Amino acid sequence: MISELYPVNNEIRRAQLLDGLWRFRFDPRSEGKEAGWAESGLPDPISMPVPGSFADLFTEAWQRDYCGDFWYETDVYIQDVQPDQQFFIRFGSVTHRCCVYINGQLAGGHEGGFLPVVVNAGPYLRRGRNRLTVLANNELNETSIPCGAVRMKADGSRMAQGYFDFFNYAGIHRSVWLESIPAQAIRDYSVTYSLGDRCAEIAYEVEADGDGSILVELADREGTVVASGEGRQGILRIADPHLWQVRNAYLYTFTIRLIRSGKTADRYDAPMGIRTVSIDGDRILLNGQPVYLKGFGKHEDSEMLGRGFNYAVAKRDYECMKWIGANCFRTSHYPYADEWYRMADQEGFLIIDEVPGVGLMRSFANFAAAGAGKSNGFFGDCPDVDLLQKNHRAAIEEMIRRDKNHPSVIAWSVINEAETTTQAAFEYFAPLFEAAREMDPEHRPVTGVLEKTSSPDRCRCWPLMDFICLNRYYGWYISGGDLQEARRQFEEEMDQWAEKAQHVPFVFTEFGTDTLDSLHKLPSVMWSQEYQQEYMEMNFSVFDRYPFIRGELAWNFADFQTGQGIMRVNGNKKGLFSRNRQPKEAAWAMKHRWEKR
Ligand code: CKU
Repeated sequence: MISELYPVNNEIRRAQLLDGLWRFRFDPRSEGKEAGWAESGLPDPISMPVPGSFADLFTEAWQRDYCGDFWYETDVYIQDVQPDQQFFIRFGSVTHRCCVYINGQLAGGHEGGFLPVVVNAGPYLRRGRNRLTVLANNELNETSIPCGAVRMKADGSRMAQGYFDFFNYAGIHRSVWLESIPAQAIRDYSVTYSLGDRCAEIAYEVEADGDGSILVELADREGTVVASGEGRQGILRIADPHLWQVRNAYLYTFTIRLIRSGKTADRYDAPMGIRTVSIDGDRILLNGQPVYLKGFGKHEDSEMLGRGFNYAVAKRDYECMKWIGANCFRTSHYPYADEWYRMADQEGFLIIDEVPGVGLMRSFANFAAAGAGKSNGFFGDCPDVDLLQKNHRAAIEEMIRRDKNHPSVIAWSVINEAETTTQAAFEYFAPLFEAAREMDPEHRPVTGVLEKTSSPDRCRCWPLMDFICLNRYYGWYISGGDLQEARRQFEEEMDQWAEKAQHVPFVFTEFGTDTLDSLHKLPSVMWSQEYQQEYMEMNFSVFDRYPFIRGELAWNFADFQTGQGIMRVNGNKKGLFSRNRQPKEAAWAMKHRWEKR
Protein backbone atom coordinates (compact mmCIF):
# COMPACT_ATOMS: atom_id res chain seq x y z
CA MET A 1 0.00 0.00 0.00
CA ILE A 2 1.32 3.40 -0.99
CA SER A 3 2.02 5.84 1.83
CA GLU A 4 1.43 9.45 0.98
CA LEU A 5 2.30 11.04 4.30
CA TYR A 6 4.85 13.82 3.94
CA PRO A 7 8.32 12.24 4.32
CA VAL A 8 9.94 12.54 7.75
CA ASN A 9 13.12 11.34 9.41
CA ASN A 10 13.18 9.70 12.81
CA GLU A 11 14.71 6.64 14.47
CA ILE A 12 12.60 4.39 12.21
CA ARG A 13 11.82 6.31 9.04
CA ARG A 14 14.47 7.55 6.64
CA ALA A 15 13.78 10.21 4.04
CA GLN A 16 16.56 11.20 1.70
CA LEU A 17 16.27 14.08 -0.75
CA LEU A 18 17.20 13.17 -4.31
CA ASP A 19 17.21 16.80 -5.48
CA GLY A 20 20.17 18.02 -7.47
CA LEU A 21 21.49 17.99 -11.00
CA TRP A 22 19.80 15.17 -12.94
CA ARG A 23 20.37 14.00 -16.52
CA PHE A 24 17.76 15.20 -19.03
CA ARG A 25 16.69 14.78 -22.62
CA PHE A 26 13.92 16.09 -24.85
CA ASP A 27 12.16 13.43 -26.91
CA PRO A 28 10.26 15.32 -29.64
CA ARG A 29 9.54 12.18 -31.69
CA SER A 30 8.50 10.12 -28.63
CA GLU A 31 11.09 7.50 -29.54
CA GLY A 32 12.71 6.93 -26.15
CA LYS A 33 10.25 4.32 -24.95
CA GLU A 34 10.69 2.08 -27.99
CA ALA A 35 14.40 2.72 -28.06
CA GLY A 36 14.66 1.49 -24.47
CA TRP A 37 16.07 4.63 -22.87
CA ALA A 38 14.72 3.55 -19.49
CA GLU A 39 16.65 0.26 -19.73
CA SER A 40 19.88 1.43 -21.31
CA GLY A 41 20.12 4.98 -19.98
CA LEU A 42 19.49 8.30 -21.69
CA PRO A 43 21.66 8.80 -24.76
CA ASP A 44 23.65 12.08 -24.75
CA PRO A 45 21.85 13.63 -21.82
CA ILE A 46 22.22 17.24 -20.75
CA SER A 47 22.08 18.30 -17.09
CA MET A 48 18.92 19.62 -15.48
CA PRO A 49 18.28 20.96 -11.97
CA VAL A 50 15.61 19.28 -9.85
CA PRO A 51 13.32 20.77 -8.64
CA GLY A 52 12.56 23.32 -11.33
CA SER A 53 10.91 23.94 -14.69
CA PHE A 54 13.15 23.47 -17.70
CA ALA A 55 11.65 26.32 -19.76
CA ASP A 56 13.52 29.38 -18.55
CA LEU A 57 16.98 27.85 -18.30
CA PHE A 58 17.68 27.79 -22.03
CA THR A 59 18.57 30.47 -24.53
CA GLU A 60 16.56 29.17 -27.47
CA ALA A 61 12.84 29.49 -28.02
CA TRP A 62 12.21 25.88 -29.08
CA GLN A 63 13.49 24.64 -25.73
CA ARG A 64 11.47 27.16 -23.74
CA ASP A 65 8.31 26.33 -25.68
CA TYR A 66 8.99 22.61 -25.90
CA CYS A 67 5.86 20.48 -25.84
CA GLY A 68 5.88 16.68 -25.82
CA ASP A 69 7.83 13.94 -24.05
CA PHE A 70 10.98 14.60 -22.01
CA TRP A 71 13.11 12.45 -19.76
CA TYR A 72 14.90 12.84 -16.45
CA GLU A 73 17.38 10.36 -14.99
CA THR A 74 19.52 10.05 -11.88
CA ASP A 75 21.31 7.45 -9.76
CA VAL A 76 20.00 6.27 -6.43
CA TYR A 77 22.27 4.40 -4.05
CA ILE A 78 20.97 1.90 -1.53
CA GLN A 79 23.28 0.92 1.29
CA ASP A 80 21.35 -1.86 2.81
CA VAL A 81 18.01 -3.59 2.23
CA GLN A 82 16.34 -5.14 5.25
CA PRO A 83 13.55 -7.69 4.74
CA ASP A 84 11.07 -5.70 6.82
CA GLN A 85 11.70 -2.45 5.01
CA GLN A 86 9.79 -0.72 2.21
CA PHE A 87 11.04 1.94 -0.16
CA PHE A 88 9.04 4.66 -1.81
CA ILE A 89 10.07 7.34 -4.20
CA ARG A 90 7.96 10.44 -3.84
CA PHE A 91 7.92 13.31 -6.32
CA GLY A 92 6.06 16.37 -4.99
CA SER A 93 4.81 16.71 -8.58
CA VAL A 94 5.79 16.03 -12.18
CA THR A 95 4.01 18.22 -14.74
CA HIS A 96 1.66 17.13 -16.30
CA ARG A 97 2.05 13.35 -16.30
CA CYS A 98 4.78 10.78 -15.96
CA CYS A 99 5.96 7.18 -15.92
CA VAL A 100 8.63 6.25 -13.38
CA TYR A 101 11.16 3.50 -14.12
CA ILE A 102 13.64 1.95 -11.73
CA ASN A 103 16.48 -0.01 -13.30
CA GLY A 104 14.50 -0.03 -16.51
CA GLN A 105 11.33 -1.44 -15.00
CA LEU A 106 8.10 0.52 -14.88
CA ALA A 107 7.42 1.19 -11.19
CA GLY A 108 4.49 3.60 -11.43
CA GLY A 109 3.17 6.78 -12.91
CA HIS A 110 0.72 9.61 -12.51
CA GLU A 111 -1.72 11.75 -14.43
CA GLY A 112 -1.88 15.39 -13.31
CA GLY A 113 0.97 17.77 -12.76
CA PHE A 114 0.29 19.30 -9.36
CA LEU A 115 0.02 16.48 -6.85
CA PRO A 116 2.47 13.87 -5.58
CA VAL A 117 3.64 10.87 -7.53
CA VAL A 118 4.50 8.06 -5.12
CA VAL A 119 5.90 4.75 -6.34
CA ASN A 120 6.55 1.62 -4.39
CA ALA A 121 10.22 1.26 -5.26
CA GLY A 122 11.21 -1.71 -3.12
CA PRO A 123 10.55 -4.46 -5.69
CA TYR A 124 12.84 -2.75 -8.21
CA LEU A 125 15.72 -1.50 -6.07
CA ARG A 126 18.88 -3.42 -5.29
CA ARG A 127 21.84 -2.80 -3.06
CA GLY A 128 24.30 -0.35 -4.60
CA ARG A 129 23.60 1.81 -7.64
CA ASN A 130 20.13 2.06 -9.20
CA ARG A 131 18.93 4.01 -12.20
CA LEU A 132 15.83 6.16 -11.65
CA THR A 133 14.22 7.37 -14.88
CA VAL A 134 11.20 9.59 -15.42
CA LEU A 135 9.40 9.90 -18.72
CA ALA A 136 7.28 13.04 -18.52
CA ASN A 137 4.94 14.82 -20.88
CA ASN A 138 3.50 18.35 -20.85
CA GLU A 139 0.80 18.22 -23.52
CA LEU A 140 -2.65 19.62 -22.77
CA ASN A 141 -6.03 18.40 -23.87
CA GLU A 142 -9.68 18.69 -22.93
CA THR A 143 -9.91 15.60 -20.79
CA SER A 144 -7.18 16.40 -18.31
CA ILE A 145 -6.97 19.35 -15.98
CA PRO A 146 -5.94 22.04 -16.58
CA CYS A 147 -7.57 22.04 -20.01
CA GLY A 148 -5.90 23.11 -23.20
CA ALA A 149 -4.87 21.92 -26.63
CA VAL A 150 -1.76 21.20 -28.65
CA ARG A 151 -1.12 23.01 -31.92
CA MET A 152 1.06 21.37 -34.59
CA LYS A 153 3.47 23.81 -36.17
CA ALA A 154 4.62 23.72 -39.79
CA ASP A 155 8.02 22.33 -38.77
CA GLY A 156 6.32 19.38 -37.07
CA SER A 157 6.92 20.62 -33.53
CA ARG A 158 4.13 20.98 -31.04
CA MET A 159 3.01 24.03 -29.09
CA ALA A 160 0.89 23.82 -25.95
CA GLN A 161 -2.08 26.14 -25.82
CA GLY A 162 -3.44 26.33 -22.33
CA TYR A 163 -6.98 27.57 -21.87
CA PHE A 164 -5.53 29.61 -19.03
CA ASP A 165 -3.37 32.62 -18.30
CA PHE A 166 -0.14 31.14 -16.99
CA PHE A 167 2.88 29.71 -18.74
CA ASN A 168 2.64 25.96 -19.28
CA TYR A 169 5.74 25.28 -17.18
CA ALA A 170 6.79 21.67 -16.94
CA GLY A 171 9.37 19.47 -15.31
CA ILE A 172 10.00 17.91 -11.91
CA HIS A 173 8.74 20.92 -10.03
CA ARG A 174 9.03 19.74 -6.46
CA SER A 175 11.42 17.78 -4.28
CA VAL A 176 12.03 14.09 -4.83
CA TRP A 177 12.45 11.85 -1.78
CA LEU A 178 13.61 8.31 -1.29
CA GLU A 179 11.76 7.07 1.76
CA SER A 180 12.35 3.95 3.69
CA ILE A 181 9.68 2.87 6.15
CA PRO A 182 8.85 -0.41 7.90
CA ALA A 183 7.01 -3.08 5.90
CA GLN A 184 4.10 -2.73 8.29
CA ALA A 185 3.65 0.99 8.65
CA ILE A 186 1.47 3.93 9.56
CA ARG A 187 -0.22 4.97 6.31
CA ASP A 188 -2.38 7.95 7.03
CA TYR A 189 -4.23 9.80 9.73
CA SER A 190 -6.93 12.41 10.02
CA VAL A 191 -8.23 14.62 12.77
CA THR A 192 -11.28 16.72 13.49
CA TYR A 193 -11.68 19.27 16.24
CA SER A 194 -14.47 20.51 18.44
CA LEU A 195 -14.11 23.34 20.88
CA GLY A 196 -15.92 23.72 24.19
CA ASP A 197 -15.64 26.11 27.05
CA ARG A 198 -11.87 26.21 27.71
CA CYS A 199 -11.44 22.72 26.30
CA ALA A 200 -10.97 20.97 22.99
CA GLU A 201 -11.74 17.50 21.69
CA ILE A 202 -9.60 16.04 18.96
CA ALA A 203 -11.11 13.03 17.24
CA TYR A 204 -8.38 11.13 15.42
CA GLU A 205 -8.27 8.18 13.08
CA VAL A 206 -5.12 6.32 12.09
CA GLU A 207 -4.63 3.96 9.14
CA ALA A 208 -1.90 1.39 9.69
CA ASP A 209 -1.01 -2.08 8.43
CA GLY A 210 -1.29 -5.30 10.39
CA ASP A 211 -2.75 -5.80 13.81
CA GLY A 212 -0.26 -3.84 15.92
CA SER A 213 -1.69 -1.38 18.38
CA ILE A 214 -1.65 2.38 17.96
CA LEU A 215 -0.58 4.89 20.58
CA VAL A 216 -0.96 8.61 20.02
CA GLU A 217 0.34 11.57 21.96
CA LEU A 218 -0.11 15.29 21.76
CA ALA A 219 2.77 17.43 23.00
CA ASP A 220 2.77 21.20 23.40
CA ARG A 221 5.50 23.52 22.17
CA GLU A 222 7.63 22.79 25.18
CA GLY A 223 7.40 19.08 24.49
CA THR A 224 5.10 18.36 27.43
CA VAL A 225 2.59 15.62 26.62
CA VAL A 226 -0.87 17.08 27.18
CA ALA A 227 -2.99 14.16 25.97
CA SER A 228 -2.55 10.59 24.87
CA GLY A 229 -4.71 7.80 23.51
CA GLU A 230 -4.73 4.23 22.38
CA GLY A 231 -6.38 2.62 19.38
CA ARG A 232 -6.85 3.42 15.71
CA GLN A 233 -9.64 5.82 16.52
CA GLY A 234 -10.21 7.89 19.55
CA ILE A 235 -10.79 11.22 21.15
CA LEU A 236 -8.19 13.30 22.92
CA ARG A 237 -9.47 15.88 25.37
CA ILE A 238 -7.40 18.82 26.46
CA ALA A 239 -8.14 21.64 28.84
CA ASP A 240 -7.18 25.25 28.10
CA PRO A 241 -5.99 24.48 24.56
CA HIS A 242 -3.76 26.89 22.70
CA LEU A 243 -5.76 27.47 19.58
CA TRP A 244 -4.29 27.87 16.12
CA GLN A 245 -5.31 31.43 15.27
CA VAL A 246 -5.02 33.57 12.16
CA ARG A 247 -1.47 34.95 12.00
CA ASN A 248 -0.90 33.59 15.47
CA ALA A 249 -0.31 29.91 14.95
CA TYR A 250 0.19 27.54 17.83
CA LEU A 251 1.34 24.12 16.74
CA TYR A 252 1.31 21.03 18.88
CA THR A 253 3.14 17.87 17.85
CA PHE A 254 0.99 14.83 17.20
CA THR A 255 2.93 11.58 17.51
CA ILE A 256 1.59 8.27 16.28
CA ARG A 257 3.27 5.01 17.26
CA LEU A 258 2.58 1.58 15.85
CA ILE A 259 3.42 -0.99 18.54
CA ARG A 260 4.19 -4.58 17.65
CA SER A 261 5.48 -7.19 20.10
CA GLY A 262 5.88 -4.47 22.72
CA LYS A 263 8.17 -2.39 20.49
CA THR A 264 7.70 0.78 18.47
CA ALA A 265 7.55 -0.62 14.94
CA ASP A 266 6.76 2.71 13.27
CA ARG A 267 6.44 6.31 14.31
CA TYR A 268 5.16 9.46 12.62
CA ASP A 269 5.27 12.99 14.05
CA ALA A 270 3.28 15.85 12.57
CA PRO A 271 2.54 19.43 13.54
CA MET A 272 -1.07 19.93 14.63
CA GLY A 273 -3.03 23.16 14.91
CA ILE A 274 -6.28 23.03 16.86
CA ARG A 275 -8.91 25.14 15.17
CA THR A 276 -12.37 24.91 13.69
CA VAL A 277 -13.70 26.37 10.46
CA SER A 278 -17.37 26.93 9.81
CA ILE A 279 -19.88 29.03 7.98
CA ASP A 280 -22.61 30.77 9.91
CA GLY A 281 -25.09 32.59 7.67
CA ASP A 282 -23.00 35.02 5.69
CA ARG A 283 -19.98 34.79 8.00
CA ILE A 284 -16.84 32.67 7.82
CA LEU A 285 -15.83 31.58 11.31
CA LEU A 286 -12.47 30.42 12.57
CA ASN A 287 -12.68 29.07 16.12
CA GLY A 288 -16.20 30.46 16.23
CA GLN A 289 -15.02 34.02 15.49
CA PRO A 290 -15.70 35.89 12.24
CA VAL A 291 -12.70 36.24 10.00
CA TYR A 292 -12.19 38.59 7.05
CA LEU A 293 -9.88 37.16 4.38
CA LYS A 294 -7.19 39.54 3.14
CA GLY A 295 -4.56 38.55 0.65
CA PHE A 296 -4.03 37.25 -2.83
CA GLY A 297 -4.44 34.74 -5.52
CA LYS A 298 -0.90 33.54 -6.11
CA HIS A 299 1.05 31.43 -8.54
CA GLU A 300 4.02 29.18 -8.06
CA ASP A 301 6.16 31.31 -10.32
CA SER A 302 9.58 32.90 -10.18
CA GLU A 303 12.52 33.84 -12.39
CA MET A 304 14.64 30.91 -13.57
CA LEU A 305 12.77 28.31 -11.53
CA GLY A 306 9.49 28.75 -13.36
CA ARG A 307 7.10 26.72 -11.23
CA GLY A 308 9.84 24.94 -9.28
CA PHE A 309 9.61 25.09 -5.51
CA ASN A 310 12.29 26.99 -3.68
CA TYR A 311 12.31 27.73 0.07
CA ALA A 312 13.93 31.15 -0.40
CA VAL A 313 11.21 32.29 -2.80
CA ALA A 314 8.48 30.96 -0.53
CA LYS A 315 10.05 32.62 2.50
CA ARG A 316 10.23 35.97 0.69
CA ASP A 317 6.58 35.61 -0.37
CA TYR A 318 5.46 34.99 3.20
CA GLU A 319 7.50 37.95 4.44
CA CYS A 320 5.93 40.20 1.78
CA MET A 321 2.46 38.92 2.68
CA LYS A 322 3.10 39.59 6.36
CA TRP A 323 4.44 43.08 5.59
CA ILE A 324 1.29 43.99 3.65
CA GLY A 325 -1.03 42.70 6.37
CA ALA A 326 -2.43 39.70 4.48
CA ASN A 327 -3.80 36.62 6.22
CA CYS A 328 -4.90 34.39 3.35
CA PHE A 329 -4.16 33.21 -0.17
CA ARG A 330 -5.74 30.99 -2.77
CA THR A 331 -3.55 28.37 -4.44
CA SER A 332 -4.70 29.56 -7.84
CA HIS A 333 -4.93 27.56 -10.04
CA TYR A 334 -3.60 24.23 -8.71
CA PRO A 335 -2.47 22.66 -5.43
CA TYR A 336 0.98 24.00 -4.48
CA ALA A 337 4.03 22.17 -3.15
CA ASP A 338 3.53 20.59 0.31
CA GLU A 339 6.04 23.03 1.78
CA TRP A 340 3.75 26.02 1.13
CA TYR A 341 1.13 24.52 3.44
CA ARG A 342 3.65 23.56 6.10
CA MET A 343 4.90 27.13 6.14
CA ALA A 344 1.34 28.50 6.25
CA ASP A 345 0.64 26.23 9.24
CA GLN A 346 3.59 27.85 11.01
CA GLU A 347 2.80 31.41 9.99
CA GLY A 348 -0.93 31.28 10.67
CA PHE A 349 -1.98 31.92 7.05
CA LEU A 350 -5.31 30.70 5.72
CA ILE A 351 -5.42 28.84 2.42
CA ILE A 352 -8.18 28.26 -0.07
CA ASP A 353 -6.85 25.10 -1.68
CA GLU A 354 -7.69 24.81 -5.37
CA VAL A 355 -7.63 21.90 -7.83
CA PRO A 356 -6.33 22.55 -11.34
CA GLY A 357 -9.94 22.78 -12.51
CA VAL A 358 -9.04 25.66 -14.79
CA GLY A 359 -9.69 26.17 -18.47
CA LEU A 360 -13.07 24.44 -18.51
CA MET A 361 -14.33 27.00 -20.91
CA ARG A 362 -13.45 27.47 -24.54
CA SER A 363 -12.71 30.88 -26.00
CA PHE A 364 -10.00 32.83 -27.81
CA ALA A 365 -8.28 34.12 -24.72
CA ASN A 366 -10.21 32.67 -21.86
CA PHE A 367 -9.19 35.07 -19.20
CA ALA A 368 -10.00 38.14 -21.28
CA ALA A 369 -13.26 36.85 -22.67
CA ALA A 370 -14.30 35.64 -19.25
CA GLY A 371 -13.28 38.85 -17.57
CA ALA A 372 -15.61 40.69 -19.90
CA GLY A 373 -18.43 38.19 -19.48
CA LYS A 374 -18.05 36.72 -22.97
CA SER A 375 -17.13 33.11 -22.43
CA ASN A 376 -18.05 30.40 -24.86
CA GLY A 377 -19.55 27.07 -23.88
CA PHE A 378 -17.66 23.98 -22.88
CA PHE A 379 -19.60 21.09 -21.43
CA GLY A 380 -22.01 20.90 -24.35
CA ASP A 381 -19.27 19.87 -26.79
CA CYS A 382 -16.40 18.69 -24.60
CA PRO A 383 -15.00 15.53 -26.28
CA ASP A 384 -15.21 13.26 -23.23
CA VAL A 385 -16.88 14.86 -20.22
CA ASP A 386 -16.81 11.60 -18.27
CA LEU A 387 -13.07 11.25 -18.53
CA LEU A 388 -12.56 14.91 -17.69
CA GLN A 389 -14.79 14.54 -14.66
CA LYS A 390 -12.95 11.38 -13.61
CA ASN A 391 -9.61 13.21 -13.72
CA HIS A 392 -11.11 16.21 -11.95
CA ARG A 393 -12.51 14.01 -9.20
CA ALA A 394 -9.18 12.22 -8.81
CA ALA A 395 -7.43 15.58 -8.37
CA ILE A 396 -9.97 16.63 -5.72
CA GLU A 397 -9.53 13.37 -3.85
CA GLU A 398 -5.74 13.45 -4.03
CA MET A 399 -5.64 17.07 -2.92
CA ILE A 400 -7.89 16.45 0.07
CA ARG A 401 -5.98 13.31 1.05
CA ARG A 402 -2.71 15.22 0.88
CA ASP A 403 -3.82 18.46 2.57
CA LYS A 404 -6.58 17.48 4.99
CA ASN A 405 -4.45 17.77 8.13
CA HIS A 406 -3.21 21.30 7.55
CA PRO A 407 -4.80 23.82 9.90
CA SER A 408 -4.04 26.49 7.29
CA VAL A 409 -6.44 24.94 4.77
CA ILE A 410 -9.86 26.44 5.41
CA ALA A 411 -11.67 25.58 2.18
CA TRP A 412 -11.51 23.55 -1.02
CA SER A 413 -12.03 25.24 -4.37
CA VAL A 414 -13.17 22.83 -7.06
CA ILE A 415 -14.02 25.23 -9.89
CA ASN A 416 -11.99 28.03 -11.32
CA GLU A 417 -13.83 30.18 -13.80
CA ALA A 418 -15.49 27.33 -15.57
CA GLU A 419 -18.56 27.50 -17.68
CA THR A 420 -21.36 27.35 -15.07
CA THR A 421 -24.41 28.59 -16.87
CA THR A 422 -25.85 25.42 -18.37
CA GLN A 423 -27.60 22.38 -16.96
CA ALA A 424 -24.68 20.31 -18.30
CA ALA A 425 -22.30 22.36 -16.17
CA PHE A 426 -24.46 21.80 -13.08
CA GLU A 427 -24.54 18.06 -13.73
CA TYR A 428 -20.79 18.04 -14.15
CA PHE A 429 -20.06 19.96 -10.96
CA ALA A 430 -22.70 18.73 -8.50
CA PRO A 431 -21.05 15.31 -7.96
CA LEU A 432 -17.63 16.96 -7.61
CA PHE A 433 -18.86 19.21 -4.81
CA GLU A 434 -20.42 16.16 -3.17
CA ALA A 435 -17.15 14.22 -3.48
CA ALA A 436 -15.19 17.05 -1.83
CA ARG A 437 -17.67 17.19 1.05
CA GLU A 438 -17.55 13.44 1.56
CA MET A 439 -13.79 13.15 1.32
CA ASP A 440 -12.91 15.70 3.95
CA PRO A 441 -13.20 14.35 7.49
CA GLU A 442 -13.36 17.96 8.72
CA HIS A 443 -16.12 18.91 6.26
CA ARG A 444 -14.47 22.21 5.48
CA PRO A 445 -16.41 24.61 3.27
CA VAL A 446 -16.35 23.78 -0.43
CA THR A 447 -16.31 26.63 -2.86
CA GLY A 448 -15.66 27.52 -6.47
CA VAL A 449 -14.52 30.60 -8.30
CA LEU A 450 -16.90 32.34 -10.68
CA GLU A 451 -16.00 34.67 -13.51
CA LYS A 452 -18.14 37.39 -14.98
CA THR A 453 -20.30 35.17 -17.21
CA SER A 454 -21.40 33.39 -14.05
CA SER A 455 -23.67 36.29 -13.22
CA PRO A 456 -26.42 36.17 -10.57
CA ASP A 457 -29.09 35.61 -13.20
CA ARG A 458 -27.20 33.01 -15.27
CA CYS A 459 -24.95 30.98 -12.97
CA ARG A 460 -26.45 27.59 -12.11
CA CYS A 461 -23.67 26.42 -9.84
CA TRP A 462 -23.47 28.96 -7.03
CA PRO A 463 -26.05 27.11 -4.90
CA LEU A 464 -23.52 24.25 -4.67
CA MET A 465 -21.10 26.48 -2.75
CA ASP A 466 -20.68 27.09 0.97
CA PHE A 467 -19.28 30.50 0.17
CA ILE A 468 -19.11 32.17 -3.21
CA CYS A 469 -15.88 33.34 -4.75
CA LEU A 470 -16.05 36.00 -7.43
CA ASN A 471 -13.42 37.18 -9.90
CA ARG A 472 -14.38 40.63 -11.11
CA TYR A 473 -12.50 43.15 -13.20
CA TYR A 474 -14.74 46.23 -13.28
CA GLY A 475 -12.33 48.98 -14.30
CA TRP A 476 -10.08 46.64 -16.27
CA TYR A 477 -11.73 44.18 -18.66
CA ILE A 478 -15.01 46.03 -18.15
CA SER A 479 -15.03 49.83 -18.43
CA GLY A 480 -11.26 49.96 -18.30
CA GLY A 481 -10.06 53.51 -17.72
CA ASP A 482 -13.43 54.71 -16.43
CA LEU A 483 -13.63 53.90 -12.75
CA GLN A 484 -16.84 55.84 -12.27
CA GLU A 485 -18.74 53.76 -14.82
CA ALA A 486 -16.96 50.65 -13.56
CA ARG A 487 -18.21 51.31 -10.04
CA ARG A 488 -21.77 51.78 -11.28
CA GLN A 489 -21.72 48.46 -13.13
CA PHE A 490 -20.04 46.70 -10.24
CA GLU A 491 -22.66 47.90 -7.77
CA GLU A 492 -25.42 46.95 -10.16
CA GLU A 493 -24.16 43.37 -10.16
CA MET A 494 -23.62 43.29 -6.40
CA ASP A 495 -27.16 44.57 -5.82
CA GLN A 496 -28.40 41.58 -7.80
CA TRP A 497 -26.29 39.18 -5.77
CA ALA A 498 -27.57 40.83 -2.60
CA GLU A 499 -31.10 39.97 -3.61
CA LYS A 500 -30.23 36.42 -4.61
CA ALA A 501 -27.72 35.16 -2.14
CA GLN A 502 -27.08 37.50 0.71
CA HIS A 503 -27.34 34.71 3.27
CA VAL A 504 -24.06 33.30 1.86
CA PRO A 505 -20.55 34.71 2.46
CA PHE A 506 -18.85 36.16 -0.63
CA VAL A 507 -15.11 36.41 -1.12
CA PHE A 508 -13.48 38.31 -3.97
CA THR A 509 -10.80 35.97 -5.26
CA GLU A 510 -9.64 38.17 -8.12
CA PHE A 511 -9.69 41.88 -8.90
CA GLY A 512 -6.77 43.79 -10.34
CA THR A 513 -5.12 45.74 -13.12
CA ASP A 514 -2.00 45.08 -15.15
CA THR A 515 0.52 47.57 -13.86
CA LEU A 516 4.03 48.31 -15.03
CA ASP A 517 6.33 49.03 -12.14
CA SER A 518 8.09 51.54 -14.42
CA LEU A 519 5.01 53.58 -15.38
CA HIS A 520 3.74 56.65 -13.56
CA LYS A 521 1.16 59.02 -14.99
CA LEU A 522 -0.92 61.86 -13.61
CA PRO A 523 -3.82 61.84 -14.20
CA SER A 524 -3.71 58.09 -14.15
CA VAL A 525 -4.00 55.81 -17.18
CA MET A 526 -4.50 52.07 -17.36
CA TRP A 527 -1.21 50.22 -16.76
CA SER A 528 0.15 53.00 -14.53
CA GLN A 529 0.89 52.59 -10.85
CA GLU A 530 -1.56 55.40 -10.07
CA TYR A 531 -4.36 53.56 -11.87
CA GLN A 532 -3.77 50.35 -9.94
CA GLN A 533 -4.08 52.29 -6.71
CA GLU A 534 -7.26 54.14 -7.75
CA TYR A 535 -8.76 50.88 -9.01
CA MET A 536 -8.03 49.17 -5.69
CA GLU A 537 -9.57 52.03 -3.75
CA MET A 538 -12.72 51.92 -5.89
CA ASN A 539 -12.98 48.15 -5.35
CA PHE A 540 -12.49 48.50 -1.60
CA SER A 541 -15.22 51.07 -1.31
CA VAL A 542 -17.61 48.75 -3.14
CA PHE A 543 -16.64 45.79 -0.93
CA ASP A 544 -17.31 47.88 2.15
CA ARG A 545 -20.88 48.59 1.05
CA TYR A 546 -21.94 44.93 1.20
CA PRO A 547 -21.75 43.29 4.61
CA PHE A 548 -21.86 39.78 3.17
CA ILE A 549 -18.47 40.30 1.49
CA ARG A 550 -16.13 38.44 3.78
CA GLY A 551 -12.82 38.63 2.01
CA GLU A 552 -10.69 40.25 -0.65
CA LEU A 553 -7.91 38.33 -2.37
CA ALA A 554 -6.35 40.58 -4.98
CA TRP A 555 -5.04 39.36 -8.33
CA ASN A 556 -2.14 38.72 -8.14
CA PHE A 557 0.43 38.61 -5.38
CA ALA A 558 3.24 39.11 -7.93
CA ASP A 559 3.71 39.53 -11.67
CA PHE A 560 3.95 36.14 -13.33
CA GLN A 561 4.89 34.50 -16.63
CA THR A 562 2.23 33.67 -19.20
CA GLY A 563 2.23 32.58 -22.83
CA GLN A 564 2.85 35.26 -25.44
CA GLY A 565 0.10 37.42 -26.87
CA ILE A 566 -1.11 40.93 -27.50
CA MET A 567 -2.63 41.15 -24.02
CA ARG A 568 0.50 40.29 -22.08
CA VAL A 569 3.76 42.22 -21.86
CA ASN A 570 6.15 39.39 -21.06
CA GLY A 571 3.64 38.05 -18.59
CA ASN A 572 0.72 39.14 -16.47
CA LYS A 573 1.53 42.35 -14.62
CA LYS A 574 -1.33 42.41 -12.12
CA GLY A 575 1.04 41.77 -9.24
CA LEU A 576 1.01 44.02 -6.22
CA PHE A 577 4.64 42.98 -6.15
CA SER A 578 6.93 42.73 -9.13
CA ARG A 579 8.13 39.32 -10.23
CA ASN A 580 11.23 39.82 -8.12
CA ARG A 581 9.01 40.58 -5.14
CA GLN A 582 9.35 44.33 -4.70
CA PRO A 583 6.19 46.31 -3.86
CA LYS A 584 4.37 48.45 -6.42
CA GLU A 585 2.83 51.71 -5.20
CA ALA A 586 -0.61 50.22 -4.60
CA ALA A 587 0.89 47.72 -2.19
CA TRP A 588 1.29 50.57 0.31
CA ALA A 589 -2.41 51.40 0.07
CA MET A 590 -3.29 47.76 0.67
CA LYS A 591 -0.96 47.66 3.65
CA HIS A 592 -2.63 50.72 5.07
CA ARG A 593 -6.08 49.16 4.71
CA TRP A 594 -5.25 45.61 5.74
CA GLU A 595 -3.29 46.52 8.83
CA LYS A 596 -6.44 48.21 10.16
CA ARG A 597 -9.00 45.69 8.99
C1 CKU B 1 -6.77 36.75 -14.73
C2 CKU B 1 -12.39 36.06 -15.00
C3 CKU B 1 -11.01 36.30 -15.03
C4 CKU B 1 -10.11 35.14 -14.78
N1 CKU B 1 -8.79 35.42 -14.30
C5 CKU B 1 -8.01 34.21 -14.38
C6 CKU B 1 -6.55 34.40 -14.11
O1 CKU B 1 -5.84 33.20 -14.31
C7 CKU B 1 -6.02 35.48 -15.02
O2 CKU B 1 -4.64 35.65 -14.84
C8 CKU B 1 -8.22 36.56 -15.00
C9 CKU B 1 -6.24 37.92 -15.59
O3 CKU B 1 -5.35 38.62 -15.16
O4 CKU B 1 -6.74 38.10 -16.69
